[in-house]
Amino acid sequence: MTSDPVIITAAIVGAERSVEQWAALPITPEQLVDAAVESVEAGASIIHLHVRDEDGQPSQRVDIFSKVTDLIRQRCDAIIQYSTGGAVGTTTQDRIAPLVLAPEMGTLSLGTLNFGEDIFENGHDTIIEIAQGLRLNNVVPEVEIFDLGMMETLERYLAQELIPKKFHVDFVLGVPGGLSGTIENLVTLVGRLPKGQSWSAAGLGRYELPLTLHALAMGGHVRVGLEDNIYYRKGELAKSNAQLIERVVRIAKECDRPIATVEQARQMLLA
Ligand code: KMH
Ligand code: ZN
Repeated sequence: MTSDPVIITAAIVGAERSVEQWAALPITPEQLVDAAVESVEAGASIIHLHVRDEDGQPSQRVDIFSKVTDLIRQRCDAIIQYSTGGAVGTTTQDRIAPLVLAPEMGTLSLGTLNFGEDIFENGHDTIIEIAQGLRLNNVVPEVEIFDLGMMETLERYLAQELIPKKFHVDFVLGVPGGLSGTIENLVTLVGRLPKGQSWSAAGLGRYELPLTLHALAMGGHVRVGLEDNIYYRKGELAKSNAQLIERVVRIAKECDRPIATVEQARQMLLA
């Protein structure tokens, strides 16, 4: 097993859940900033960022991304990764809008999939538009793979030079409509990556903990957080993002995987 440092990404809040479902979700800019800082203090080096508007609704507004980014930067160093996925139904234009702020990283989902009862639309034109937005603003993509077909799209687009050469891959497994978070699926996906390609695993819901274990053992990186999973264990809601990250840190240390500092993560993914 590798003893390379593990990069922990904190997905502190997504677009799908509401405070009615779990009051600990960070929603306001101040709550998002506190959650980001606590996550970094716990061991995360990347903050995967979605924001909400004044009504608590998912938003891709540039002013809110700007405010939250500035406030995080005032309090800690972290790689800030903007979501270009937004919420299901967000227009491509809105999804790309915050990239003008030139975050260090931004997501790039490589295909359309059923997303629970909704459809997360990422047709060819959308992917190309988002990839261009990332390229224009010098943002390193985190390619989000939800399904095996998206892996094939990655291979095809790389061959056609449709996406930048430097990118990180995140396997987001467990969306109802995408691939589930089994070790067999992770092994298959990782086996198809170009040699030396950096990757992380994000397991949704009950897949978060097992995928963390598998990714650590396989030499990958890990994403956890309340966007992906609001439970600490079955029947017990997570108190905070930091609580989920602290568990990854404890397990990683037991496995002789040191926790990557922000600077090490930059060297590994962005240099
Ligand atoms: N909210 C999902 C529909 C991303 O951040 O890039 C898409 C998502 C992916 O969360
Ligand atoms: Zn997201």
